Amino acid sequence: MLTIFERLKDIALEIDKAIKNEDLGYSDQQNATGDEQLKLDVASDSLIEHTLKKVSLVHSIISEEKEEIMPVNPDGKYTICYDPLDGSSIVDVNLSVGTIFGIYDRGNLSGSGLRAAAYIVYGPRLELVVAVRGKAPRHYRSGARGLFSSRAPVRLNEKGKINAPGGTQKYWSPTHKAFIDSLFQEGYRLRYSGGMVPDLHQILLKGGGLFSYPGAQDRPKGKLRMLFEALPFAMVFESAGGEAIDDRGRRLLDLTPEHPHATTPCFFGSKYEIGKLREAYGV
Ligand code: AHM
Ligand code: MG
Repeated sequence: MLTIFERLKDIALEIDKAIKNEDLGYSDQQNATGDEQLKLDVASDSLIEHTLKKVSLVHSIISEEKEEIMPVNPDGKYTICYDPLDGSSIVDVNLSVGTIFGIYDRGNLSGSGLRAAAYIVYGPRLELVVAVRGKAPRHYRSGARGLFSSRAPVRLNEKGKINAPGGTQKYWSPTHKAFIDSLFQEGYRLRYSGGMVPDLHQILLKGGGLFSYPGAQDRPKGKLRMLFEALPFAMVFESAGGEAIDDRGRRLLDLTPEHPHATTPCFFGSKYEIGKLREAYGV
């Protein structure tokens, strides 16, 4: 696993360079779910593919940008699912974006098969967070000469102050709207950039809060993809002492997607906010 984490640092440095220096415009391609792709989406995807293909532990890879699983090494142990450039719709306005990785036992693409998770934040500084089951996530930040130095492990408090509500409000259910309003009434502050990586990273480093992406009228199953986005962050939040559940109160890490690109309503937070959510939703 450590070899894989080391390669993620290489990937972080390369994609960061591309974001800073290369063309931010659209390519003439679409991804597996029909979204227009940026040149950077395509470049990040192929950079990750080429790097991970050289790691013998990797059995196969799936990218959020591609339909099919890609075989790598028949003797490898893991399938790596990744979102090469999450938040690509805000890269042109110079907000932070990220890359997300879920490292699954081969043949078990589900919450229970998830062995480790990691994400990269391309912000004013380059950062990497890696999580394995049962240990507080490790946090690295780039410094002089592009090297990563280790920061304090990531630990959530019982309760936070941030409310990051995703989706389009006019399509929220009355239950969800009332719940989000109740957090603001309690004094929570709105922090939402539209990039799940920086939005969740902020909650993790500030010690707590809630990020929600509910099922709503326009998207009954939410927007965020289980294998590439929701499950990896569920592992990070649980390892940091928080919780990650769906709208039926189930742990995201107990779920199995029906197909690789399946989405789920999802809620990530510290214990207090997730407790409040369970009360509001009755789950
Ligand atoms: P993307 O993978 O197409 O970039 O979409 C995922 C992003 C997440 O980073 C973010 O949390 C969400 O979309 C924001 O959606 P919305 O604008 O509907 O709140
Ligand atoms: Mg994404």
